[in-house]
Amino acid sequence: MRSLNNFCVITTSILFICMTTISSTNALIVTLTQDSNFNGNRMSFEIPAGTCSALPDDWTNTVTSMGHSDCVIACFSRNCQGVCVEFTGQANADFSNSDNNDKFNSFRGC
Ligand SMILES: [Ca+2]
Repeated sequence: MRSLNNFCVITTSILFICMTTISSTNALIVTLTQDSNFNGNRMSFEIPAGTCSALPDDWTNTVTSMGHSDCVIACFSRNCQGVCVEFTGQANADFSNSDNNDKFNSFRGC
């Protein structure tokens, strides 16, 4: 979740210096690898709130390991529709011995 902080400082010369800072302390970061136990090709990306992130075409049906910095919903489709699985909190998952192996192709925040 992004937080927007606005603050203004009034200087002795009656100038207003206004600054806007954007902090993304709770950004959702997802790290994926194509092999078990976080081996093989790896990619890591940030998922902005309210958006669906699909894998590049050459990653379709290849994801075997996933790390996530916050709750993430992973879906079999490329548009975050249909069959999806929610992974709560911050954790690592290895799908090599599950029905979810090589299935997830899009991701969004919870
Ligand atoms: Ca794989």
